[in-house]
Amino acid sequence: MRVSQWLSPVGFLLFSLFPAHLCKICEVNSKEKDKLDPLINTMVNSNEPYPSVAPQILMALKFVKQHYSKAETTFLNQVKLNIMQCDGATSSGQFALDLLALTAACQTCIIKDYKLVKKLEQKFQAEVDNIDKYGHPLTTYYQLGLDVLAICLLNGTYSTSKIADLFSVEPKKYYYNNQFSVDTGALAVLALTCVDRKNPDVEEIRNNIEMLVKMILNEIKPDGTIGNIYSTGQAMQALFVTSKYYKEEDWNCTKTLKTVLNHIPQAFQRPIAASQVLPALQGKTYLDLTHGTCQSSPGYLNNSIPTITESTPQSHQNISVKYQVVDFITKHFKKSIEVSVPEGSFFLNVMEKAQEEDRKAFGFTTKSSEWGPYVTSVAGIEASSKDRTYWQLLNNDQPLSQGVAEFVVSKGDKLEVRLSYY
Ligand code: B12
Ligand SMILES: *[C@@H]1O[C@H](CO)[C@@H](O)[C@H](O)[C@H]1NC(C)=O
Ligand SMILES: *[C@@H]1O[C@H](CO)[C@@H](O)[C@H](O)[C@H]1NC(C)=O
Ligand SMILES: *[C@@H]1O[C@H](CO)[C@@H](O)[C@H](O)[C@H]1NC(C)=O
Repeated sequence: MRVSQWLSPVGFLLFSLFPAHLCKICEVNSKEKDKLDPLINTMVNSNEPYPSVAPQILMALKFVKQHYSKAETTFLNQVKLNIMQCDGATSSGQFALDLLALTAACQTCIIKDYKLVKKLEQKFQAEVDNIDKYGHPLTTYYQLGLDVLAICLLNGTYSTSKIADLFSVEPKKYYYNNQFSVDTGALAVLALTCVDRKNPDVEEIRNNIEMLVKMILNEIKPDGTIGNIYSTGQAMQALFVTSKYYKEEDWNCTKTLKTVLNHIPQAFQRPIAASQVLPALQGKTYLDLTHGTCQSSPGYLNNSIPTITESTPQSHQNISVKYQVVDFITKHFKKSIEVSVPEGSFFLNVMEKAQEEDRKAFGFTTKSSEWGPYVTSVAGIEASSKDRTYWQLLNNDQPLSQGVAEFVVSKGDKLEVRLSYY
């Protein structure tokens, strides 16, 4: 553990008052540093065309000591392309990520010359207008977190009282189907903390941070995971910058770190997953993106690339699982089936098997994304971001923390796809 080198004058004042735990940070020690290599390799060797991956990889690489010039150039070009192709259809969060990546890559001139912060402010305003009109943003509160984080770090204009209102703790903002979204809460904490550091006396901002930190601490599992393994990195970032809001014994950072390291590489084989977890493992947060030097030197990469074992069942012994499709919104459709698949099969394989048996009831479509295939329709029923519906994945009535191409099924599972609101 160490205390962050970065302290604002206010931070310094608080630091003198509470020397025990301001910016409590734990990070991999030098002996364990090579445990991060698989993550770095996954990112650097990624050639995924998805627009939201490139900026997040650039942000994560900012904190890696070695430089990977070739990869960094490739991802930077992708980010520039994102920005050039940016139009009304580009989501605010995507645009915010692109700006954060430019910042990480020391391209602040581009941001100034093209007045990109103004443009982000407009996209953010459109989200806020949508909330005023319809009660929900155009996208999600996760993206609003990215927006405010970027606007704040890049010295854009905003009203602190409006930001405080925007991120006030209400279920509809932070919950999906009664489950607290740790990722969403963590992004809000980072955004609010940035605002708090620049405008130190706004009580409502601090109250929000305090409540969100409590909710995040509430999601710490016995093994140290916060939420699930994919939200843990972002939750760690949130807890690093808010240690004055909780007690030392409320969070064993070392335990969390250890558990995350134990999940490398299996859980983080996708570049997007690797990029989201890496900053925290090095004791860094997105608030550090504007710090540090802006010079690069060539780097080398000596490790082999881990491969994703996607949709390739390993064994030939069959297991039987239940699978059902439920339209939870109209309640007019419910269909179940029991199928037999090879041991080690993925959720997706079960859906395919069911589809073979009854195309009308179990036919489905997916759209590929940085997180793998996203289920878009089942039984001819299309989920729609306009109506804010999605096909939720469950097993034994519990929502899954992985997509259909990653969740491995076990004997006797009761799988379900459920059309729900978000
Ligand atoms: C908001 C959100 C959602 C929203 C998306 C709504 C929307 N149209 O914007 C909803 C509620 C629909 C959703 C659904 C699911 N999600 Co989600 N989601 C998020 C969250 C919090 C933010 C995503 C975002 O806005 N990114 C920023 C924008 C700029 O990037 P983007 O590329 O445009 O984002 C798109 C994708 O992320 C996609 N998406 C969102 N979730 C998922 C999940 C999968 C498996 C896929 C393939 C795509 C996908 O929707 C976004 C908008 O188009 C992330 C958290 C995170 N750490 O990233 C989790 C996250 C990506 N989701 C996750 C999961 C598990 C799911 C579900 C499988 C949950 C479930 N049990 O059903 C389902 C997907 C089911 C399916 N149909 O295939 C996991 C993925 C982990 C993994 N290894 O795959 C994450 C990391 C959260 C977590 N910690 O568990 N999600
Ligand atoms: C934002 O303002 C601060 C304080 O005035 C300054 O130190 C910092 O360099 C600015 N950052 C950017 C990205 O303009
Ligand atoms: C924190 O967790 C580590 C690793 O699991 C354990 O060794 C240590 O004793 C814990 N510390 C406290 C204060 O509980
Ligand atoms: C990687 O390879 C380069 C060039 O072959 C070498 O100079 C460097 O020391 C190696 N790095 C590590 C960490 O082994």
